[in-house]
Amino acid sequence: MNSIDILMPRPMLPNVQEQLDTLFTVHKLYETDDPEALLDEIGDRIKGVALTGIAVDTAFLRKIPNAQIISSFGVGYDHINTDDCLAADVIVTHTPDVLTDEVADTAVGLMIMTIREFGQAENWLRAGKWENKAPYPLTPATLRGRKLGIFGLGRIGKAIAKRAEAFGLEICYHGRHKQDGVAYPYHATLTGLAAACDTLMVVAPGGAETEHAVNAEVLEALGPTGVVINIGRGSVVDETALIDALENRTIFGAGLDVFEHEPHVPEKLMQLPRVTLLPHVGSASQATRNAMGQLVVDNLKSWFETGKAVTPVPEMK
Ligand code: NAP
Ligand code: 8YV
Repeated sequence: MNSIDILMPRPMLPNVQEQLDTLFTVHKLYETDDPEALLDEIGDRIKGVALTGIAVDTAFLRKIPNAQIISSFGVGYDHINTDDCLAADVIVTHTPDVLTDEVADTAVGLMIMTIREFGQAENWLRAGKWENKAPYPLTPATLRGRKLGIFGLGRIGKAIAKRAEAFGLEICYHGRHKQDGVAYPYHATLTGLAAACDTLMVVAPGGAETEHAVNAEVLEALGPTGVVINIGRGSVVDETALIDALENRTIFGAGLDVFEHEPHVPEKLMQLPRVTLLPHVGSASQATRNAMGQLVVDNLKSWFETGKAVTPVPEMK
């Protein structure tokens, strides 16, 4: 396979780089000062892409007209236009399952941090206020008695639900379909879900269909004790509507791991008191990221050895 040319537009983890360097001829776009010139020169030779951090559409695919596979790092692939890839006969793979538990752990951690203000309480201690002023104020919110509404009861959503059950939370969900064999109450609309719960866990994919699905109407329905946790994609929540709802106390608080324009986080969100912010670390342990990287390698290897990918995105199946 050494004669097969692979494009790596952005740096990837050492376990990915090392294995791909051994198996293929890898062209590292980020190492050149003039990526366009390199693409003009080698674009025709590229058979596969090890992808992270850039969007894929027809304009990009035209630069690599003989590409067969985009092996993407991450389970979410809203930055990849799958229609364009299908039209160009390019298969797309992603990295599901291996990150599910890590992301669910992060989601539950973020939910508890937000509701019990643990980040703010730690800052209080570090600022010497516990010793010199007073104990941290009692939190107006508690996890006790909360009802969790999950928007996107897929792999990660179900893993979050399992954890939330252990914490004694009531659970309900919304997605495009009511799922067979799932006992949690289903709500056919997102506004209906928001009205039925007080803690809205967003774990649906990004993309045009879900863009700004969590809007002013949904936040209004969630109500004044409501907390939004977003572990899915920034684009799913209308950030301006969220800031308005927090400022006007339409909802109580928010815990966000993902943002509309990453890595930019609006200053207003940073200033608001009942908001916990994480820098998109849902899957970000060394072990989980390595497992995701291994799937990027395994998909490329399997495709060029057998003509079959290990984890193609659903649109390709
Ligand atoms: P999944 O198994 O495909 O689950 C997605 C769920 O969302 C499904 O239950 C689906 O149910 C629902 N959904 C609602 N609207 C949808 C739409 N328009 N298109 C597709 N599904 C829709 O995915 P997963 O593995 O749980 O991952 C979910 C998302 O989490 C990823 O797409 C990614 O954006 C995000 N994520 C974030 C991090 C992080 O670090 N923060 C890490 C990993 C993943 P229906 O089919 O019934 O609608
Ligand atoms: C990654 C994610 O941080 O898998 C996803 O969809 O959002 C995260 O696990 C990201 O994809 C890596 O670029």
